[in-house]
Amino acid sequence: MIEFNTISPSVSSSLSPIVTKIQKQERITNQEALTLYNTASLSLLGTLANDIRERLHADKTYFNKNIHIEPTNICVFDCKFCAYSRKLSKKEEAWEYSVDEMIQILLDHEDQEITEVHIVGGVHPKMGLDYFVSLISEVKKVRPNIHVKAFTAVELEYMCRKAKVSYKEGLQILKDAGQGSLPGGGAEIFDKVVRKQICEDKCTSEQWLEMHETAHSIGMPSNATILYGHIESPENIIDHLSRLRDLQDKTNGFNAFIPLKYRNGNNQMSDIKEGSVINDLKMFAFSRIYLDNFPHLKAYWPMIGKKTSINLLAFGVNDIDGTIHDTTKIYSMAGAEDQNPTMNCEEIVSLISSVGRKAVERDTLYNILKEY
Ligand code: V47
Ligand code: SF4
Repeated sequence: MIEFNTISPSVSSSLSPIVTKIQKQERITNQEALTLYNTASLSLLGTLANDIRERLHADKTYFNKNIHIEPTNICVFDCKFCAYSRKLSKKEEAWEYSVDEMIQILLDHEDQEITEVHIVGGVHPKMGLDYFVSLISEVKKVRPNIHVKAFTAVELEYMCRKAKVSYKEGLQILKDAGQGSLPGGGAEIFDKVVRKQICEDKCTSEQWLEMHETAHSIGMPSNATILYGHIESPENIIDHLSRLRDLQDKTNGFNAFIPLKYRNGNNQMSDIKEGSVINDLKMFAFSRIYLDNFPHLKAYWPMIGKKTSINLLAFGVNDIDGTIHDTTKIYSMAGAEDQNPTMNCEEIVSLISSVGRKAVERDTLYNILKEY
């Protein structure tokens, strides 16, 4: 079944104690992580990551039935990798939905068994906390049982700043309106120097981490991401994962870690070549090994592609996101392979089964809804 990992990987003497620690389920240090990242073969990383995945989840591979709503792509920020945002002053290819229009999107999917709505978009200067509270309240009126996973820390930081409320107050207001959790976007790379080069003007790494810590403190779980495969170094990757591992030790509020592969279409960094599939396998396997306190590792298939997502099931991944009815444009505009990201339940189940894994439908909080 796991073709990639069947070769017995050779282990050098410098790696041997690190491998032993991982196999004994002991935490590796950042220095050990760097040695592992720089010197381990892909087959060794894959074998170690797959062992962890199978210890935690056996053959289970989770997906959910979700819908994405992107309220707007107008954004006050200027991330150099973003192919999707438009300025308020330059409205070609821009959209800004009213609450009614977004509710209509949900009503159009009334007959579908969707358990989650994922709401993220650009940071529109005129869409504030009140606007999003009314959106969430209306969503809950038409679909009371749906889980609302909404707003990156970037959107939330701007929302709270504009409304002059603390993160805790802002998040509590959204929670009271019906928001259940936060997605993991906006993390990019926490290192200050790289962050300045790729997304200088949006929330800082410290603000991103504080927003998630605050959400966890009031009972809102979240996900975390990394944007990899551009100008970051192995040290930057380990620094990023280290800050997440530390926060998870403190709060235990993260559900899934989602490495996001940099796509180079139509942005200000288009001269940077996209990484190889080998690099994708390495990034996911390494994340599974390093983040010993994260329960789930997710491959977001609309971005990384269906084929790679399935190959990643042998490299630590145990979740491939959802059926995604509709309209997410963030990756198609950046040149992702799948320009029309939708897969129905049968397709997801047969994709997972094709590599011998067991498809399991979950809700946002990883409660099992159906095993296939
Ligand atoms: O923060 C933007 C990324 C993120 C590009 O929590 C790009 O379940 C690659 O975070 N190449 C938003 N990536 C999406 C996101 C997400 C997606 C799916 C599930 C969840 C979850 C979260 O998209 C941004 C940014 O890192 N992004 N442009 C690009 N050119
Ligand atoms: Fe705005 Fe998000 Fe694009 Fe950055 S990645 S420009 S915050 S929409």
